[in-house]
Amino acid sequence: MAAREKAVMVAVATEALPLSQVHLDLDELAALLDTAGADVVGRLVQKRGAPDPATYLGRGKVEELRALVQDTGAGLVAFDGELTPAQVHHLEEQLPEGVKVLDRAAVILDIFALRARSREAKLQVELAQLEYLLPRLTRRWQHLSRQAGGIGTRGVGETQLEIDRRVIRQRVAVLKRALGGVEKERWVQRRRRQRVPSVALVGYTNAGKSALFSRLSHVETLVEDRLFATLDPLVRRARLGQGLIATVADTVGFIRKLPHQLVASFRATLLEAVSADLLVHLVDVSSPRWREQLRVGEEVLESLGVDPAGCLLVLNKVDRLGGEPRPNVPGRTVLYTSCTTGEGVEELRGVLAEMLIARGAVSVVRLSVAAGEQLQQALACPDVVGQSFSAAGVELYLRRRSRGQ
Ligand SMILES: Nc1nc2c(ncn2[C@@H]2O[C@H](COP(=O)(O)OP(=O)(O)OP(=O)(O)O)[C@@H](O)[C@H]2O)c(=O)[nH]1
Ligand SMILES: [Mg+2]
Repeated sequence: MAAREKAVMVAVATEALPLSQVHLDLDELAALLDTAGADVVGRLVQKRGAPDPATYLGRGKVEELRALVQDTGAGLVAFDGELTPAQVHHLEEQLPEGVKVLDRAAVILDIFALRARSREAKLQVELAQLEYLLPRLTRRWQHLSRQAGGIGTRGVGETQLEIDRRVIRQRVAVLKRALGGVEKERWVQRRRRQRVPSVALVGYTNAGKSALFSRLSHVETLVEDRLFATLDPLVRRARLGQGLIATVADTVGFIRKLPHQLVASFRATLLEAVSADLLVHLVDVSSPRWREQLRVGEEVLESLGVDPAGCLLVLNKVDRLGGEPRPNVPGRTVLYTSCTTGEGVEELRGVLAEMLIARGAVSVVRLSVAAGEQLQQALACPDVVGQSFSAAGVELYLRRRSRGQ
């Protein structure tokens, strides 16, 4: 395994972004850096009206950063905002030789690159990285050629720039085509699965989606106290309340300020996930920022054309609340779960089944108990995905016939 890098984190506090908020943001950046393989050895925050257009920090602060980098031996400086290519360039010039300057988006892209396992996830991440690089490459080169100045250098720089851009654009086109093929394959698979009711788990990274997925489907998946443990959506069958069988999908987590290139290239994956009959929006209620994480999740859902109000809201990790009262979300029905103790999971199975039935995700057939032998035959039918018995008779839940099949 590669040696861990040392990182210094930097942020600017403004009137709109108070110091207390900045430190919570930096805690999250620290978790991201930890996941990416770096140990945080220092943090530096400057209060100013707005980031400096040339160097993000003011001149004196850049000096302080340089000293901090030297004292700690850090090889990388991570800014919690978005850096322009020019800012990266100026900062790199003013910091000790070889020190990397990254912004939050670059750190997230790096983690996605580390985590990608399937062919599809790898293609999606590479596409996002190239799209992130393309404008930076352009402006950086323009900047360099302007600095070198004048006749002779300009032509060379531009030629190299054109070549680089063309190579990247060609690769982007290849990736988009390859991803198109993967999407088609998935579409075919989805059509095959479609007749079983489907549930997808969505929510902020680290909310506990994979933990809940394992609980529901009784399989071990990668559950980790790491950000973005899951990149590829996993789909498994699970038994819900009333014996109803459904597919459950575990998905990639959301995060504040997710680089838009990533959202764009993971769009197909996310769209597939959110086309489920029912979405469970899972939130880590033990996080001091859970309300913000809930909001970020709802924003991402809206950007995918989903009405967040139609999702089942589940507040997870209630075991961590201790004696604190369980919070409400105004205007919403919420369920409380703990994937550690299992609390609330059975109730969730029941609610999921009720909601799927209410939404028409299965066809319902009612038989009187007297049906006897017929009932035996009916239960053996492969289209039956669940049943519920009562004094009045039995309800059978059948796979819904999808259009065109
Ligand atoms: N105390 C407690 N910890 C939990 C609970 N559910 C999950 N965790 C822990 O929270 C961490 C994150 O869980 P995951 O299931 O990997 O979270 P995720 O939402 O899949 O995260 P990404 O894949 O990164 O989006 C792990 O360390 C879990 O063990 C819970 O109910 N209580
Ligand atoms: Mg996960």
